[in-house]
Amino acid sequence: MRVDIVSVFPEYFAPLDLSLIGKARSSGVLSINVHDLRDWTHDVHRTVDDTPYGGGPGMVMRPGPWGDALDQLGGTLIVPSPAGVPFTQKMAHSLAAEAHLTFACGRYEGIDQRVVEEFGGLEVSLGDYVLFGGEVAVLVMLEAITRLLPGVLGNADSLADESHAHGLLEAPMYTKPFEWRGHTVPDVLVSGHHGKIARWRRDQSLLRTAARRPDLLAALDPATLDKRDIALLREAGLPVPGEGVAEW
Ligand code: 6GU
Repeated sequence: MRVDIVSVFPEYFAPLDLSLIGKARSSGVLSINVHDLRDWTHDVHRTVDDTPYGGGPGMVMRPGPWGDALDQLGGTLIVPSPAGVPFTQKMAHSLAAEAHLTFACGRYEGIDQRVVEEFGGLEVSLGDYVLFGGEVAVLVMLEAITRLLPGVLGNADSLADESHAHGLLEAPMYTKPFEWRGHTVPDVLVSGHHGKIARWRRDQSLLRTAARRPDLLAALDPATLDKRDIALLREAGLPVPGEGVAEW
C-alpha cells in the first residue's frame, strides 16, 4: 500500500519509523511519504491560510496549495476532521483494501471545503472531541489500517478475536503469575476445559459490551446470538437485541 501524508507539521510523523509500522515500511509492504504543504506555496512567506469568507474567528487553509499537492500525489483522499463521519474498524478494513491513500491534515479552522469537493475526499472523525489538527488522527487511523495489511501482524489469529471484530468488546486477559497482590486469575482459565473457557470469554464479552457500550450491543445482529447468549443477557436483566421493548 502507498500512503501520502500532507501537513504543515511533517515532524509529527516521526513515530511512523518505529515498531510494526516501521517494520512494514522497511519490508516493502507499506510505503509512506510525508510532505510539507508549504512546498506547494509560491509566495515568499509560504502562506497556507487566510481569513474565512463570512467572517468569524480563526483562519482557513487556502485551496491553492492543497489543489497543487493533491494533483501531484493522487490517491484516495482522506481528510481528518471533527465534522467527519466516524472512523470505525469496518472503515479501517475498507481503507486497508485501497492501493493508495492520501491524508490531508488540516489545521486552524480547517481546509477550504472546495478541496474536499474537487477531489472527492472523505472527511473522517475519531470521536466527539476536538484536536488541534489532523496529524494525530492520521497516526491513529494509519495504525488501525496498516495492522490489517497482510504480513504486518505476525499472528493473524489475533485479528479474529479482538475487540470490535464481531461487534463486541473483547473479554479480559490474564497471564502469570496465577496470584498477584492477592488477586487470582478466574479458575475457569486454568481448568484446561477449552469449551468452558470459550463460553466464559463469550459471557465476559457480552457483559462488558452491555456495561460499557450498550450502543454496540443494541446494534448486534440477533442471528449472531446463541441460546446461552440470550439466557445470559436475560438473567442479567439486560436488553436482548432483537427483542424490542413493547411500544404503544
Ligand atoms: Cl479526525 N481531526 C480533528 N482536528 N479533530 C478531531 C478529529 C479529527 N476527530 C476528533 N476530533
